[in-house]
Amino acid sequence: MQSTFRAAPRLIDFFPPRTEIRADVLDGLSQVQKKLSPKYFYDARGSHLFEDITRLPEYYLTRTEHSIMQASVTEMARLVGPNAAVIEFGSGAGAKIRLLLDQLLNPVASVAVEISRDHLLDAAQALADDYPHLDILAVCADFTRPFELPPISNARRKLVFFPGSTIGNFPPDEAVSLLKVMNQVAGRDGALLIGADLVKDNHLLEAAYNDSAGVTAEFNLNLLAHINRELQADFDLASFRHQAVYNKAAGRIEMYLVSQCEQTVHIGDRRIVFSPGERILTEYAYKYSLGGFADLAARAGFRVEKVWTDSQKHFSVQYLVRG
Ligand code: AVI
Repeated sequence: MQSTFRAAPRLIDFFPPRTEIRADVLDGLSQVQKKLSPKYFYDARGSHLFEDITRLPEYYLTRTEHSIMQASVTEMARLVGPNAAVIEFGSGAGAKIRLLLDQLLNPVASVAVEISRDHLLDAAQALADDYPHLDILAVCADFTRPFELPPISNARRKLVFFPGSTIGNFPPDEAVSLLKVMNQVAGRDGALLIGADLVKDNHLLEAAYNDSAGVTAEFNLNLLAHINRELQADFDLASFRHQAVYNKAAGRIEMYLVSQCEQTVHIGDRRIVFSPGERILTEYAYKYSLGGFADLAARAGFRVEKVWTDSQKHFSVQYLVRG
């Protein structure tokens, strides 16, 4: 008889409050520099477009991080040691967490922390199917705020995993706060394995966020479609244009949506007026030098123990311990 047993993840739900989207959007669009949070990129279509971005020839980040991990995962696993619990912040890195779990010596648990319950459960179930002997936990929480992990039995140490250079999407003070949450979750003997994109030639950076197939432009504009749907707004997507520029002094890519004409957008009973050329800031993507990232990590109580890069030093994967 065939067994119908299917390992299921343990769900720990902190019931993160839903962002008050309307208040948040109206507040952002009332600033002198109009802005919309990058978190609104990721509706179903936006998540799909981001997957497409990761496969673009110009978008070196995902590919390079993956190759660094493939080349050095054995060494990474050796540093972590046996009986670790891996805690992934966000649950989008299926392929990379598998690389790690496959190399670690006797890992005891894999924990995904993610605000979107559906996304979280899908990713955790897929891991439970592939690793039936691991304790798989799905923690529904806003990971930018402190939270308590349940005790994980038999874990010798906790490894927080945060790939993809998503840390770059947080301005430095917010990045430090997030690293502090990771430090607290990792605990006394814990460690953090994190992907950080590096400063490089402006042209390469700008090409990665202005791909020739126009996928990043679609991804950026989709944010307006998402807001139209959520808030019954009437942004005309054809009247905005994607722009991504590297601000060298600030060390970051800045993404904007540029109004192509004088126009008024309605969000319920509110009217938002745009002048021609006026920009909505939608995302920062900070790029770090190795020294700059070590300073950032130090502000959160971490010391960089080991850095792996590709041969061109385009991207880094870093192993941080409490310093
Ligand atoms: C998710 N994050 C690391 C991406 C980045 O490169 O900053 C988001 C992205 N925005 C445009 N392209 C990709």
